[in-house]
Amino acid sequence: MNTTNQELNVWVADVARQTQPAHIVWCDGSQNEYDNLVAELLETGDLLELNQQTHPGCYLHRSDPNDVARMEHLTYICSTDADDAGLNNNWLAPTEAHNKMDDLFAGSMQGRTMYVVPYCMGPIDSPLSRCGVEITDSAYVVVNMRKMTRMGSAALSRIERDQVFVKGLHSTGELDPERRFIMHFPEELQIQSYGSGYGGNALLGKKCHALRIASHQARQEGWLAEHMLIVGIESPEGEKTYLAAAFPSACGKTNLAMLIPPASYAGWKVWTVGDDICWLRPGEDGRLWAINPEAGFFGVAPGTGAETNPNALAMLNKDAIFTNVAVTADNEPWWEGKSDEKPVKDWLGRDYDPENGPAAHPNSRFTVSIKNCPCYAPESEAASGVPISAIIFGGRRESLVPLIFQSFDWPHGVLVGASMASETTAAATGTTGIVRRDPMAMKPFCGYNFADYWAHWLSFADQPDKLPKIFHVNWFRKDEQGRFMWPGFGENMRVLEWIVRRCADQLGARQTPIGYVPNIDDINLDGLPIDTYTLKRLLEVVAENWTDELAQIQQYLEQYGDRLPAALKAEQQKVAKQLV
Ligand code: GTP
Ligand code: SPV
Ligand code: MN
Repeated sequence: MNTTNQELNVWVADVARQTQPAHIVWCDGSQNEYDNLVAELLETGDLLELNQQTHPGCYLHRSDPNDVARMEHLTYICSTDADDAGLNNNWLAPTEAHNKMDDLFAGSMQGRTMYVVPYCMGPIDSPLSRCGVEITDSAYVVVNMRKMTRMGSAALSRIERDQVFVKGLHSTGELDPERRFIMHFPEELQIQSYGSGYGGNALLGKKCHALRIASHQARQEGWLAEHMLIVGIESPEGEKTYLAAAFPSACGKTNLAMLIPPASYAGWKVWTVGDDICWLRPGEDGRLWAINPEAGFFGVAPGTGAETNPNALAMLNKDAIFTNVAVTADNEPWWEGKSDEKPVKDWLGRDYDPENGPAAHPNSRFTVSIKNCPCYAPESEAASGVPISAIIFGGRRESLVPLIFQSFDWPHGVLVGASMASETTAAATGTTGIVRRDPMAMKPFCGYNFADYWAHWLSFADQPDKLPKIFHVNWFRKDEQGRFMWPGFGENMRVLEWIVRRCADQLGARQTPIGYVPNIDDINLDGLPIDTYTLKRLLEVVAENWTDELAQIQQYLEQYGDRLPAALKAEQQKVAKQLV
């Protein structure tokens, strides 16, 4: 017996009987344990040492070449009733899914070590936090979980107090895509993942628990589990406004979360609370309070450079694990967009040859503790969370969608979120660059029927004065030559300022059929090589094009049939009518 929680003891024993590991290790989360695991991983070659002079504590992991991203077609929600999973999910009946997984897990840990990893999503003492235990046969997963979550003894103590935890079972298996599934059993608070070592498929605290399982629990308990970054924007007067923003995978959350304002924004500062996941709960004051359930970043490497994200570069100089990046002659990690240096080895460990494509995999990633971040907000550890003033939706749209607009009110904001679309990226396998609907950036992550999810969002409309204002941004508009029209990154501060000032009722706006857009003089262009003509284009709303978009949105929403909330349909019709 290793814990006073009998349910956990019994489950660990059951899993051991099924998977037949050679050893069982209960992880305490200590530095010593971490160091020993790293030493083992170096020995097996699962981790490679990077330059320890310039990058102390930094290691490289090269994954199996066919295991480099989330695989949405192998990810399932196994609710009793297929309609509870909805069109937005793959579904299997729980018994069928369990049978399939039982076959895969039978004997799968023979000769291997089985790690029992207790973790807490969110500050250990926060009532908003939730715990889980991941059982895995991958030491790489354990060292990543230690950076990404509050892992070990403190989490186990909380589990012993709360008596509730999510059960996550993971085995690396043969890494054969034909024998790979990521199954979620929301009603049982269970996750089973087989055959992949990749982040979102294997670090079960992240997307599997903190979004798919948590979104299901959140609906039952009156809160929200969202694919959002959280930032505090400090004004020169010292006031902090907290924003949460949902952009699809690889669409700029990590970058916005640690933005450095441009030179003309003296006195402004951006503080990072979280970069990927946000749990929101109404407080007694009627506002929405947010925690970041994670404790680290699993961030996209390519595009992270001194110009675009100096804060990220600074935090990657020590104690970071890199997955599928390239290396330089000095044995430093390298990826496209990092520097002008040339790599010598690509992500597969081959001699670098541009003929073979990018040196770093387009979805190569870094894992690092959030405490490494130079602008980490200390209040992120607060049990209460932080109060959110604005929710921002956004995606990659090369045309149509303006740089920024604000919804009329909460229900309209829910429509704006529900009708989001974005060009697909390398964060999931499949074709990239195709526009698809990705409501609230949750298409791959909502653990239940989207129609019920939108109804749940709408149900928050009771306290309209206290609720966050809802905005939509698009950093990715392109001109006729295919170049980005907006410089993005630190310059996005100019748009954040508008949002902060709108939240403080300091600015008017121009009303359009799709929402409020800034008056042209209200976006500060100081020090930017952008003229008002380009800004006008970035803010224009062309009714004819939006009429088509609204028709597509209607078609999309109607797929959800009778379950679609009437109020959401009404919002869509209202906008469509305003356009004619
Ligand atoms: P996930 O971790 O997959 O959820 O991604 P994310 O939403 O955190 O995206 P991230 O910030 O890692 O950015 C993904 C890619 O978009 C990187 O290559 C960035 O360099 C690029 N990017 C981020 N912000 C901007 C921006 O404002 N403009 C442009 N053009 N590119 C951006
Ligand atoms: C994403 O794909 O949105 C990520 C990386 O943040 S993963 O952990 O793989 O989901
Ligand atoms: Mn993400």
